[in-house]
Amino acid sequence: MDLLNEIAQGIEAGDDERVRILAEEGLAERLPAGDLLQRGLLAGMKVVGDRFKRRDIFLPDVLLAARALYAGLAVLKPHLAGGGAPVLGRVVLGSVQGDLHDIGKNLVRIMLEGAGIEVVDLGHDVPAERFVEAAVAEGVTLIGMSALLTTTMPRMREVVGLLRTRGFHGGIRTIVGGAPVSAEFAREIGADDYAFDAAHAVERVKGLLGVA
Ligand code: B1M
Repeated sequence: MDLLNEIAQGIEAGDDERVRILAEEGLAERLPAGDLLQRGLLAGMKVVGDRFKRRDIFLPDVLLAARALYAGLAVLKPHLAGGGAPVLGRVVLGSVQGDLHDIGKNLVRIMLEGAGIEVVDLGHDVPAERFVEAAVAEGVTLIGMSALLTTTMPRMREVVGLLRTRGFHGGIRTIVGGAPVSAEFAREIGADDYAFDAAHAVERVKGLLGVA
């Protein structure tokens, strides 16, 4: 079995130590960090997601897989997307209120930081008010929101609405993402942009900040 498959299987088995070692091996063998991420870690997580959906596995298994994913990410982080780039801009980022999913959001953060964007990370379960307050307090002109649940997607609309009622519309812009989110949904709620994945998020954020 090749190393990428082994990493994916390590994720599926929730074996963080094994994934950490395999990720280090991959880098030592000069495999690109992006491949180790996409075809190793995320491929494994995709299988876990599908099995979870079929109720083949349960929440504790998913949490173990997530822990293994983080072990691999910690190894890859310095090698993803040109680490050490000069700071080009800043963004406030978080998973919306009611949403505890933060793996995708953290991946977006890692990729942004690697590309020279400073991230004010508010974590998960972030109320609309907190997004706006943080952007104002930090003097940041872009808010990035992540949602993984169809039930938490409407929280994004709240943030966009709050920016409007507080008179920040246009001054502070928004970008949204997460598995159930689409470009159409972004348009519908009045968000300024949408990104499908972390790599795409880097491109769009740079564009919104005018540093592309
Ligand atoms: Co939950 N979960 N989960 N879960 N979970 C999903 C999302 C689900 C699709 C599983 C399923 O049923 N098939 C389903 C949602 C269904 C729906 O809403 N229609 C679901 C459910 C139902 C739940 C609970 C309600 C389960 C329960 O309690 N009965 C519960 C809710 C908790 C809550 O949030 N209130 C729950 C809990 C959990 C765990 C805590 C166990 C764990 C989260 C751990 C953590 O994040 N710290 C978890 C996980 C891991 C998943 C799955 C399996 C994997 C999600 C993930 O991390 N993917 C997921 C199934 C799936 O997605 N197939 C599932 C990997 C990650 C890298 O991808 O987050 O999509 P993703 O991020 C991508 C892009 O979307 C994009 O870039 C990222 C990388 O390329 N992106 C952005 C993300 N944010 C972005 C922001 C941007 C731009 C791009 O700009 C700002």
